[in-house]
Parts: sequence; structure tokens; C-alpha cells
Amino acid sequence: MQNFFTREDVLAYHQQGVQTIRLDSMPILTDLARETLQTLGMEIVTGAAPAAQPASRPVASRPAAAPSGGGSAVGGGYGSSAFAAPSGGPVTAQKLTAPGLNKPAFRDLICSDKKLMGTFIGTPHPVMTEFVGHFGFDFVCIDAEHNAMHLETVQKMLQSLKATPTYGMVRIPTLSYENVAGALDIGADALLIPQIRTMDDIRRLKDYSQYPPIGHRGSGPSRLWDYGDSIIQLATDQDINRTTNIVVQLETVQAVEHIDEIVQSDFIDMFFIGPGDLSMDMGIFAQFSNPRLTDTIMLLREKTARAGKRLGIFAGNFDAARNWYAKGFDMCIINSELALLSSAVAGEVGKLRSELEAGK
Ligand code: 3PY
Ligand code: MG
Repeated sequence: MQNFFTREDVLAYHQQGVQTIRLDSMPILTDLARETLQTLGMEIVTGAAPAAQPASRPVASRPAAAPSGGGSAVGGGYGSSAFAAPSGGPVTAQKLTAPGLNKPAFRDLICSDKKLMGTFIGTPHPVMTEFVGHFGFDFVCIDAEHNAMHLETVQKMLQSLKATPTYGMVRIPTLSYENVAGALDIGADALLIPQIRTMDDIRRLKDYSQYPPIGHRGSGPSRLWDYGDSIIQLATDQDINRTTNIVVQLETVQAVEHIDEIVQSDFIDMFFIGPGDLSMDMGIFAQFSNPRLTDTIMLLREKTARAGKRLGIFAGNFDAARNWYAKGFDMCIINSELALLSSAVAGEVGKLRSELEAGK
């Protein structure tokens, strides 16, 4: 029977100060175990243990009742490795999630000085998401605000990105506990929060998105925690709330009025201007060259920069994105996959038809 070796196993050795783990034979490593070994500079070697090595493996957490006869128990859920007492014994938990590309945390990008590029996904289907996931964007933003997709669909779309180099941000439809905690639990790499208006909205967002003692987000064996396999991190990582990436939209007059307070929110990693709704709220819908709008956008740019916050903006096309990057913006969401498709086709069908008809 081949053993599986999970992140919790690595952490258990690490807590005992072991850097080089000696085992009789090489176990199957889950991708999280491999990542953790790498991060902690640890290694597994096979062969006889020197006298100083612990004789048995310090298993952090195993299923309480492993099947008899040496059968392999499947990890995941509260009944699995996550909360069982350290007890030693054979490693039997198996990771349920398929291995994906070894991407660094999205946080490393969001908090870097890299100019980020993404597009909205409006088609509620994993095939389109996966397809766009190979275009070279840093991320796609699954837009559940303006499209008919609920968490079940969004989860499948996020799963489809796992084998692409692209991250999955999710724009939730409204500010509610179900949407914020739910989208994080299904594994969104970042959340985009629309229609924020007041400091009360900001306080609610903080409460829903952060684990205690900062907020009241509930913990559970969700996809985010490998269905329970890696939920022990909630106990071992004192700074676990910092793994949550929150991007807040500035697209209302009220948000502009409260900007000095809003930019001080420490749990927000980036802001994002929605020029469509902002112009709508200002009574000048889609007048994108109106100085009232452009001055407001640049005021928001100045205020966020002064507070040391990164700022993104919606761009209608690639030229608009070039323009915003040149003005110091850190991230652009360049329209949507449907708009990009439409612009590739626009005029071409009619042009070819006219040519064919002219040649008759
Ligand atoms: C807006 O322009 O209102 C947006 O939300 C763009 O994403
Ligand atoms: Mg908007």
C-alpha cells in the first residue's frame, strides 16, 4: 500500500524541528505537501535513519478511524486529518483535488509592483473560462454581478483555471455573508466587491471576509482548504487573514465622498474604479471624457496612492488600458471575453459578405 504525504505531515515534522525527513520509501506527495516542503526548505530522503532521527513519523493528523486491513482512507472534511489528534500510524489520507500548475499565491502579484492585466468572464461556463485562461492574462474576473451565475457555476469556472497559469478573481453580485464567505470558500483567488458606498459597507465586508478575531467568517472544509485536507492552516498560520485578497470597487459618489476613510482600511489590498457606474451615479453616464469624471478618477488615483494602496480600473479596450497604465494605474480589467470576441468579429462578416456580393 502506497502512502500519501500531505501538507500536515510536512508541518508536523517542521514543528519538531526536522529539516530532512527520512523515510523508508518515497511516499506520494500531494501538491500542497510539495509546495510546503519547498517553502520551508525541507526535503525527504529515503534510507536508514541516523540515530538522532525520530523512529516514527510524527503524523499531525489522521482519520480517527482508518479502515481496517490497511485500506486507504480518503482525506477531506472534518472527519479527516484536519482535527484528529496526533497519533502516529500509517499515512492514509488521499488528496481529492487534482494537481494543478504550481502557481505562487495571487497575493504575491497583487501586492507586487507588477502591472496586472485581466478581463471579465461573462459566459457562465468552465470551458470559456479555461479557454481564456490560456490567453496570457494574469487573471480573469468571473463576473457574477452582471451575469447569471451562482456559486455552483462559479466554482466549476474556478476549477477550470487550475490547469492554466491564470488566477481567478470573482466579482460577487452583492455584499452579503453568503457571497463573500461563499466565494472565498470555493477558492476565488481574489474578490472584487462592487457598489461599496459607506464605511458601514466596509465594516460588513471586513466582518464577512476575515476569520476571528478580526471578523466572523466561518471555517469549514471547503475547496479553499482542499476539502479539509489543509484546514489545519487556520491553526498554524497566525496571519491567515492575510491570504485573503480583497479588491473594492470605487464607483459611487458616496464612496468618493468617504474616500479618505475608506483608503485607510487595512484589509483591502487594492481598489478598482468602475467608470461606468461612477459616471452613472454622477449623472453623466458614459461621458468618459467629461472632465468632471476624469478629474474624479484622478482624485481617486491621488488619494489611493497617498495611502500607499494599489489601484485598478476598467478599460474598454487595450488602447484604453495602455492609457491607464501610463497614468499610473496598477491593474486593468480589459472589458470582457464577450466584448473581445465581438470586437474581433465586428464588421468582418458584413465586409466579407459585401465583397462576395460585389464579386457576383
Ligand atoms: C463599471 O464601470 O461600473 C464597472 O463596474 C466596470 O467593471
Ligand atoms: Mg460597476
